[in-house]
This record gives sequence, structure tokens and C-alpha cells, in this order.
Amino acid sequence: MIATHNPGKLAEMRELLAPHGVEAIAAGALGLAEPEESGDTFRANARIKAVAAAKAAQLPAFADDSGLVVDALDGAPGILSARWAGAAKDFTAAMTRIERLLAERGAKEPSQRKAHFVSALCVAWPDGHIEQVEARADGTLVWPPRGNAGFGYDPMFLPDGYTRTFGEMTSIEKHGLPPLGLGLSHRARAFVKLAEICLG
Ligand code: ITT
Repeated sequence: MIATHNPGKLAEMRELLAPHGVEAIAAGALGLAEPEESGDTFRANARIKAVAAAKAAQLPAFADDSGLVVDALDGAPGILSARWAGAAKDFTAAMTRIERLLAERGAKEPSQRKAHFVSALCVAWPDGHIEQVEARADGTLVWPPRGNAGFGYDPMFLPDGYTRTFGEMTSIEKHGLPPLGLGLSHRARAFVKLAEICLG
């Protein structure tokens, strides 16, 4: 099962599993509650989510904890990336908050606007076995946000070496794996590592 309640992530995690012939049901579809993400690292929170779901559903559970780490903001929002969007999950507001903080610090040049996404993935089995991996994608924050694809902070994230933001990319461009795509995103890169361990 895929232990996320975020529809954007769910779609990406499904697409990453599909070429391996793995079908997955979502935590939301099983009515599982969201555990409290009390860890202080991406890795710890991915583990909390996967272990809680595996225990509750008695199925192998696949979880992602991720976020945007902005250099000029000392790593914020980091593990609080979802919380910066508030209960309304308003990522326009969250991106505006980042831009305001960058402006307050005079961060106008691309070199002052470096950021990376992190994805920590964890698979937990009902017998207690777990596997964990982590990866990042580096880029620069642009303003105003560009594109309506993807989710969360994608419209302001320009990956290094590209001229379009994640919000302007197709899902294949953002996280498709060879031969379909280049495995660009943090989640795709982490998934490659996980697949090596778990899927052969
Ligand atoms: P679950 O815990 O149910 O999986 P969540 O949205 O609460 O969903 P996180 O705690 O891991 O997940 O928060 C990560 C946030 O970071 C997420 O809500 C997005 O806003 C952002 N994020 C992560 N990956 C992203 C991506 O690929 N593109 C854009 N934003 C991303």
C-alpha cells in the first residue's frame, strides 16, 4: 500500500511502481489515519508513516517524506514543507512566504536562491522489516511561479540544467525513469535506489 494522503505524491509513487508490475492501494482508500510526523528528519518521518501503515493494514507499506530545503533560509521549510501550506494546503501562500523571506534577505540573484528537494522513502513490512533510502534534486527558486503541473512547490523550482520549472514539466519529464524519462526528481532518484534493494 502507498502510505500517503497527498494526491500529488500518490500519483507519482503509483507511476514509479507501475513499470515493476506492483499494484498499490492508497492509505486514504483504506481509511487509515495519518500518524503524527514527530521525527526531526525526513528519514524518521518516512519511517513513522510506513511503519504505522504496515501495522494498521497488515500490508507492505511504501511512504515518502519530502520537502523543499532553501539554502538562504537556513534549510526552511524543510521537514515543515507541508505545514507551511497550512490546513487549507495553500501552496501559493507557502511559496509567497518563501519569496517574502528571500526578498527580506535581498536574495535576488540565482546564486542566492539555491534550494533542493529531498525525498526519503521507506518500505515497511508487517513483520517489522524496513528499507530506507533518500535522494535530492538541486535547483534554483524562481519568481513568479511558473506552470500548473505537479504539486506543492513545483512551480517555483527550476532544476539545475533545465529552463523549465517542475511545474512546467510533464510527469514523465519530472519523474519518469529510463527509458521514458531521465529520473530527474528527488523522488525518482530515491526510487531508483529503493527499487535496486526491493524490486531487483
Ligand atoms: P503525506 O505525509 O500524507 O505523504 P504530506 O503532503 O503531508 O503527505 P510531507 O509531510 O512529506 O507530505 O510534506 C512534503 C511537502 O513537501 C509536500 O506537501 C509538498 O508541498 C512538498 N513537496 C514534496 N515533494 C514535492 C514535489 O515533488 N514537488 C513539489 N512539492 C513537493
